[in-house]
Amino acid sequence: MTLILPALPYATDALLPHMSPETFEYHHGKHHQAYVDNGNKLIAGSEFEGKSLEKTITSSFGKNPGVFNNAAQVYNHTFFWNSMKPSGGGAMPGSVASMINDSFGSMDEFRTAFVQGGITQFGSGWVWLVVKDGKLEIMKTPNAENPLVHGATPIVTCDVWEHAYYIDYRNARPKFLETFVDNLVNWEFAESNLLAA
Ligand code: MN3
Repeated sequence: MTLILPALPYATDALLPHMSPETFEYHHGKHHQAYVDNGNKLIAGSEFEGKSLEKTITSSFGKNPGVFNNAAQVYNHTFFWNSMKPSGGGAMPGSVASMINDSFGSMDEFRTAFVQGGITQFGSGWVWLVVKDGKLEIMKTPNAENPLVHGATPIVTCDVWEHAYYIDYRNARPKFLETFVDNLVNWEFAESNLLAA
């Protein structure tokens, strides 16, 4: 398949004051775009040319690092943009709330686990809320890795590469993760992924 850079699901100033237009200019306009461009160069004429993005990710993992890293980062960033919305966080659909309570005990315990997962991902990577074996759990992944290669279904994600937060938060990764849960996360997106899982 040909990788594409999707338009953001909101304007670049829609997440102010939590995420700035400058962050989107670099993170979506340059980083995400580079994964698209580099991935397309590597996929052209290869065995991956006719495959879906998901199939390209799972079949290149551990075999073709160039294709895997770029294809997975295209998927991960698109998933990340959709994991946020203006005036996010806060109240969640009942189906999500009950599954969070069943799996973590309470919303507070989920928040602590998600933030800790992001903080303790040493170096670059991602923290995810996933469904695995019918239960919600926190998964952290290094670099471009994602839940698709670990038998899990992603529900929401936060990018913890430094380029995701350095303009707006400098080195304060914990503050960025707390803001993601409190003010940015799109629980309706989470619900649609849960229903499809
Ligand atoms: Mn990123």
